[in-house]
Amino acid sequence: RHKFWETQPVGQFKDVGDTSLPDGSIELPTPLSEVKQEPYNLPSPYEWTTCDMDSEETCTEVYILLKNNYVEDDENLFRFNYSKEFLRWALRPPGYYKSWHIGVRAKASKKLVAFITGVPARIRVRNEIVKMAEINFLCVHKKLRSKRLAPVMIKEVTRRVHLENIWQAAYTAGVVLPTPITTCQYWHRSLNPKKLIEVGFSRLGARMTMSRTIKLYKLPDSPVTPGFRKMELRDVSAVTRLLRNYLSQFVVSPDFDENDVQHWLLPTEDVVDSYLVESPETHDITDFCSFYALPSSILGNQNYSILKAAYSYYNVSTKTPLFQLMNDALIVAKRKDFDVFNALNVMHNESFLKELKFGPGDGQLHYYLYNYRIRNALRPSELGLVLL
Ligand code: MYA
Ligand code: JJ1
Repeated sequence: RHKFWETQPVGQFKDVGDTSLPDGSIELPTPLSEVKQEPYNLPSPYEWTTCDMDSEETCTEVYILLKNNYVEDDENLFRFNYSKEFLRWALRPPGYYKSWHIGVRAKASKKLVAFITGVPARIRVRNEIVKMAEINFLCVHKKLRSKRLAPVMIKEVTRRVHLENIWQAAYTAGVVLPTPITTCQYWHRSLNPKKLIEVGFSRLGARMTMSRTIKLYKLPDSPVTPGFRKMELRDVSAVTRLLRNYLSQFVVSPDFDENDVQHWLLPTEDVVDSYLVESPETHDITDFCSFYALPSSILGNQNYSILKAAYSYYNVSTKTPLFQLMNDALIVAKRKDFDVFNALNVMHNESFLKELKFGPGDGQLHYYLYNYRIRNALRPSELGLVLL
């Protein structure tokens, strides 16, 4: 069934339910001298390239490849359109390796035709902190599909990760592979219902008119929580403490230090946005919410070409009820002209989704670990990790 994945150190379907296998690493690290020193062979028309995301020109090539060939919904109405600024942010976190930003070019034209990336992360699984690569942006040009290029790319990124003495990875996909640690549901909260309906992202509900629908999703003009404000550089240490404490309750989560928080959560215009609640009395930072901006191209609509989507990222409530905090997040996202606010049913998100008028989407997201077995699949609420 899975000619490639059957050969890899991942949980196999045949082992589901086998209680004799231990949690943790599936295979042991080998000495670095035993890691293959040369790149894997590509079919002869193609060559490897390391993509320098500092270069405006290379970043544009990557952007265009993904804009035209990356993930679509099941009806091919929308395609993710990660911005260049977003790609630079996602691919250059603290300690990143340029060698993990891997492209494939056609030798003849030098055109970029495929891509895969890794970035380093410390991921905590139960009590163990594991150095991992987060693998993302695997993409093969539409004209080169089903030629078994993806397995070669996955093996090559694996080799380059091993060369840095890292032996585990985390990744997500919309497809089922051997074997998910959990499967999450996408939920969507309409901010601009008229446009969403017009472009086929959502439908007018039964017994609903357009004007009733617009009224249903109306939001106040500004946040309601006293002390709610944008996160600033001076907040990094307080946010790190709040977030570390919160994430410690989940089975799998990132192990963020202050550098990570500064990179991943300090607001970057049109990329990631974070807000917090500072107690007007004590000036304590008690609550936090964040979302990232990931637009999608609308394929073949006369009137609109871009769907502006905000994606829930990390949220922590200790004083403000989570639903009120997220309601304020919806209000600021609406003010920033997002059309829809998306969230997965991870962490405590289930507690506010229905109440805040999110509806389940038609997409699922499967989470995976490479070379790390978790015998029993997790519930989405046990997962404290959001990948971009
Ligand atoms: S998920 C986003 C993936 N990208 C897209 O969906 C964009 C649109 N699609 C494409 O560009 C292509 O269809 C892709 C496959 C490139 C996805 N993850 O070359 P093929 C297996 C893993 O003939 P193509 C993301 O970025 C498939 O089961 N494997 O197929 C995270 C089959 O293997 P097997 C996948 O359609 C990526 C083989 O590939 C995926 O031309 C994490 C077929 O290859 C997928 N999303 O190209 C990667 N889709 O026969 C793993 C298909 O066994 C990282 N396949 O079933 C693992 C950790 C590595 C680091 C380890 C460090 C220690
Ligand atoms: O966005 C998604 N679905 C939308 C659009 C569906 C269009 C037809 N297929 C959706 N809309 C309904 C919204 C509605 C709003 C009012 C309340 C009720 C709900 O369901 C889906 C997620 O649901 N997205 C995708 O399918 C994109 C791919 C998802 C897998 C991503 C893999 C990423 C890999 C990253 O490494």
